[in-house]
Amino acid sequence: MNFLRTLIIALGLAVTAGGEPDQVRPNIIWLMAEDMGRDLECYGMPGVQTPNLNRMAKEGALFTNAYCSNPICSPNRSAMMVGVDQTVINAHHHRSNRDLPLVAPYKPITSYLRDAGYTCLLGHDLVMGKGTKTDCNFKHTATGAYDGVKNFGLFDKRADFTAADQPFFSQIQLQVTHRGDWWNQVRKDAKDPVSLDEIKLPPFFADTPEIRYDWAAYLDTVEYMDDEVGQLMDDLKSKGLEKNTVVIFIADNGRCNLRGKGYLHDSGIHIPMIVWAPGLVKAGTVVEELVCTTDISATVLKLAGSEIPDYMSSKPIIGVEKPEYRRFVRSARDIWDEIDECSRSVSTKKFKYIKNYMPEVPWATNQAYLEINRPALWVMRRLNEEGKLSDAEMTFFQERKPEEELYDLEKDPDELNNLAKDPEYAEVLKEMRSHEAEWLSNNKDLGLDDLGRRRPEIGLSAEVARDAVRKEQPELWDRLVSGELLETHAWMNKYGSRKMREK
Ligand SMILES: [Ca+2]
Repeated sequence: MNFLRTLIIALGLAVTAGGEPDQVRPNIIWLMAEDMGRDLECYGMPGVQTPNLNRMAKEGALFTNAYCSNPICSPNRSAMMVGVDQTVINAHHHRSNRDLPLVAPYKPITSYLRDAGYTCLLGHDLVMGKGTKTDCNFKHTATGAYDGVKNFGLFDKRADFTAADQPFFSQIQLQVTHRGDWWNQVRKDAKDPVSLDEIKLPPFFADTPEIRYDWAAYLDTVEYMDDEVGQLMDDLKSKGLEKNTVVIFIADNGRCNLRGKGYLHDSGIHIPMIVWAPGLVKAGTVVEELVCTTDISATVLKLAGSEIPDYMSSKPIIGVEKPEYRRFVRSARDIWDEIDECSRSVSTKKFKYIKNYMPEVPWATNQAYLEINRPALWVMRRLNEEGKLSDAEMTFFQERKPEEELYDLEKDPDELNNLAKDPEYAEVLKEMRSHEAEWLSNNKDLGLDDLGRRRPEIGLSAEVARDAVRKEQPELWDRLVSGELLETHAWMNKYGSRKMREK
């Protein structure tokens, strides 16, 4: 490396292939909204208004085919923090392995960013809860040094981004869309709450007043979150940082409702993604190519001028001339609280293939967290008993899952018509299975290695939770069963295990 190049790097300047400095290395802000699908106005969701994210998309790039590698917080967050699928790094079970350091050579991306001279910041005072969640399934602390042996800090500090910290990498969690006791209040405080008449429920939901209310309340939190994004963008501008900062917005996993978070159907893994990067991304770009959340990790390293380690198969998608988009995205679902589960999926732009290794565990399995946090479950369970659900609505309540699922995402975006046994789709099925085989031949899947031997370690059973609420709080029980959106945090505290309380 010649002296000029060394100097340029030392000064924090990016270098093009020709050796000339092109621009100062950008600051990077990664906004991560909790538990939401592509339920934004700029994706065409009726009834919701998201002017700030609409503007970000208009001035930047809207990705229409972004997928998670797991439909639950911690496994997908672990994958993103390392840039490698959670099944490869032994982070595939939700809230597991918190005492085990990452095995070499894997390291958090922030370790590379810090080596490259970036200040790594966590959270921001302007957002609900300060936005400091980390939730990775390997030994870590939120802040502090990192060597992977004695020190496990992911970020330098919990702090808002400032000019003094440049170049910085700032990760900010947007918590409001996660189910929590604030949902009813957010709706009550909204100046212009989402209209119950303007929303459109997916066809696998029964259309009842309770489910409509819950859906509208969810969209109210989406609007609240959009307002937080607007405040963060204003803060960026007021600090004079907007010209050299890339802002990436995604959700950490899909929508917190039936067939969403926890499921490999699109409402669980197909997420919103918007990249705002003046000078790097042309305004109004729409990217229909397939990307995975781990591709953002590689993109962040690339933007920072940091090395992308060989073990990372994810590819940068911004700041490169010809992005190598994916032919398919592979996702996996493993243990979530007390529920053992193992399923794998492959998504292409046209098809979805799911292999259910535990078909005996139904989609509507008894899970305490879902019992307490899914009003639609109670309403639809009752309607199912009364024989009042349509075929589409009944899909979720099948006694077993099929061993394989195949959906035509263009013709059937709600994934209601399983084509796995349709002879006309035999070739498609073969091709989708071959993608899974290809992924497995190139990657480890520790979740298939421990299949049949693993045991869930956290969470109480749904029966225990139900019995406790019924016996001790009969008046609340009636409201829960009726499908009312309730404040449930105290119940989780009272009836849950320690680890349940951390939810
Ligand atoms: Ca989440």
